[in-house]
Amino acid sequence: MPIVEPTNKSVLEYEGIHLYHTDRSNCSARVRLLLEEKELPWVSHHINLNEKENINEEYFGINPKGLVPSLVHDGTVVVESNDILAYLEDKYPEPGFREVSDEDQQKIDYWLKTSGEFHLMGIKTLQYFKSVAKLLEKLDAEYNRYGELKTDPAQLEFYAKKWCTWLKLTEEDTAGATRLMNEIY
Ligand SMILES: N[C@@H](CCC(=O)N[C@@H](CS)C(=O)NCC(=O)O)C(=O)O
Repeated sequence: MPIVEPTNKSVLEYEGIHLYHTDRSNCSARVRLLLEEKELPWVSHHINLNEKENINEEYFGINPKGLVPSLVHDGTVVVESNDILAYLEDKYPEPGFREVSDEDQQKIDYWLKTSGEFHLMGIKTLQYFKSVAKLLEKLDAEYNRYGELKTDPAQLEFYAKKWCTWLKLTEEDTAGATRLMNEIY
């Protein structure tokens, strides 16, 4: 669902490129890199995940999964980092990052698709388990609020494990994530 009809109507007024992102997010970083490579001016809306600035109706009204990044371009909302890259490439083709051989294009497509697919069960599982789980730990009431706003079943399962005090990510989860990462690389 790359292009979203936002329920937060305030963003429809935005002009130019606005990026909702966070510093340590690899999905945000790939969009920031493309913006910089294309030398496009953009307005930063930094979302502090530790402060749970993504978990409120205002932000879910922009990104229905409550995740970063989200792009707003002249009032058009685009979510999912790979779709944002494709959108920017279409809108701002110069300098072009698709002017490569078919073989290279296939590699690019493979890595973009793979990075999207293993993000939740690979990178995110390891990252949350090893470093940020404590920082982002939520009270059950906060988790329930998140659950009300979140809709995607895979994400809900992930958040249930990450945040519910009675579940948590296990060594088994992280072993699975490590296996997945080893298979891919
Ligand atoms: N498939 C999404 C994944 C986005 C995602 O999971 N973003 C993370 C940061 S890397 C996030 O917003 N985490 C906040 C949370 O889980 O509440 C994309 O590529 O944009």
